[in-house]
Amino acid sequence: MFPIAIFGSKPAFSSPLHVGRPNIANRDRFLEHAVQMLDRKWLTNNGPLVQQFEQRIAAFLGVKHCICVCNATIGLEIAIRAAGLKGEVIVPSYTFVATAHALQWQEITPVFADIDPVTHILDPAKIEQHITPRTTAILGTHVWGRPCPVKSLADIADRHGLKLMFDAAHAFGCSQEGRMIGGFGLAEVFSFHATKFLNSFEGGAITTNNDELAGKVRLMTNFGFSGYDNVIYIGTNGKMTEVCAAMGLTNLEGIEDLLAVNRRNYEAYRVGLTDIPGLTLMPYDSKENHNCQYIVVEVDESIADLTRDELVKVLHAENVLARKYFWPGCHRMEPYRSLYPYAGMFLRETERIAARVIVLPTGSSLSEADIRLVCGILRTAVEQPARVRAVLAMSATT
Ligand code: T4K
Repeated sequence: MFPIAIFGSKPAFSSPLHVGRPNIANRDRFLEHAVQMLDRKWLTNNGPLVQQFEQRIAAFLGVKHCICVCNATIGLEIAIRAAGLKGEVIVPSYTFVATAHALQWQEITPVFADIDPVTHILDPAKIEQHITPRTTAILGTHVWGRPCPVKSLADIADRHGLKLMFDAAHAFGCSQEGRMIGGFGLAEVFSFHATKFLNSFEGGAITTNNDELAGKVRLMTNFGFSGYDNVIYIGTNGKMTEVCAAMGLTNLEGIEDLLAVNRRNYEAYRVGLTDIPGLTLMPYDSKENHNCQYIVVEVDESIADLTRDELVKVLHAENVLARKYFWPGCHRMEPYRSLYPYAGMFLRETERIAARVIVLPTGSSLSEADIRLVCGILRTAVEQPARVRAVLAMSATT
């Protein structure tokens, strides 16, 4: 924690504002589900709550199959293995490190391709230069819940005989051209981690319209068991527990309320950040469904006269625990940094965007007044860059 407040003797917020504070739609409903679960004494292994959660997700997304898992990282690993990916897979570096790890964990080489600086998403124009005879797939991430350019990626995948899958960890409740994310590519993987729009404590889901893949994924999630005592496939333990499904169901039942809060917060940020020089709030397409779970601000240092890192220090000093997702990019994290020391040469936009982005708190634990104050802190900082630098320099020496 940064030691002193910038604009007063005490931080603007007496307790920290977090990015990713969990959304809990309805405590009583969760407890109801949990009590029934305890009475049933069925706690995991494809219980009734997991089955119900899977059916509701599939219906909500308009996709044939949904298999819930214990988290999205394991979900990605299972989906990647079930789809038979090997060799090299093209991925963005501008994503959470789990996307790359899910490949490397299985000794598949993640080959990092650059992003479109406007959308922060894998740029189709930057993919083909990375395709080699060892490439088997493209794994895109719907960063911030903004959909990948699915048609362009599918076109490239088809032309080169590659598979196409998506890390949809951020994208529950988001759509592209009116179609919900969940049914694109061979499979998509959602995260229901505590910090996500729809949370099940920990959890995730693999969704697909492919019957064969769905069958394999289901087997792999449960050690490869097909009925009692009959293992027909290599598998792992990727199962979602009943208590996680109880939380997931509760939040799915209350999804409209969660959406309304996130939209309200986004609008409050949009108003509050208007005309702060050098700060741009990432827009969401109003014609599509969007969960607005990430409040993403880009800092143009040449206009704001403060760096992204200086602004993050200011926010932390005021107890606003803004994050620098996804800095410094997967390619600058181990083992990728050592394995591919020159990857950055092909990732100019990734490096530029990773150095500019601030993610601000949102969700049901923030009020509109909190948001006005967060925006006020940023505005005041940008109005007084010299003072901010002086205070930061002073606090660095104390
Ligand atoms: N693909 C992508 C694109 C992803 O973004 C992620 C996860 C994955 C795959 C893998 O999904 P999972 O396997 O996790 O299902 C957090 C989350 O742990 C991670 O799930 C998420 N992406 C990532 C973007 O953010 P950290 O390392 O930043 O977490 P942490 O502990 O710093 O928490 C974030 C903030 O949330 C903190 O300020 C504290 C607050 N928080 C957190 C938890 C867990 C709470 O207030 N309450 C809580 O219960 O990774």
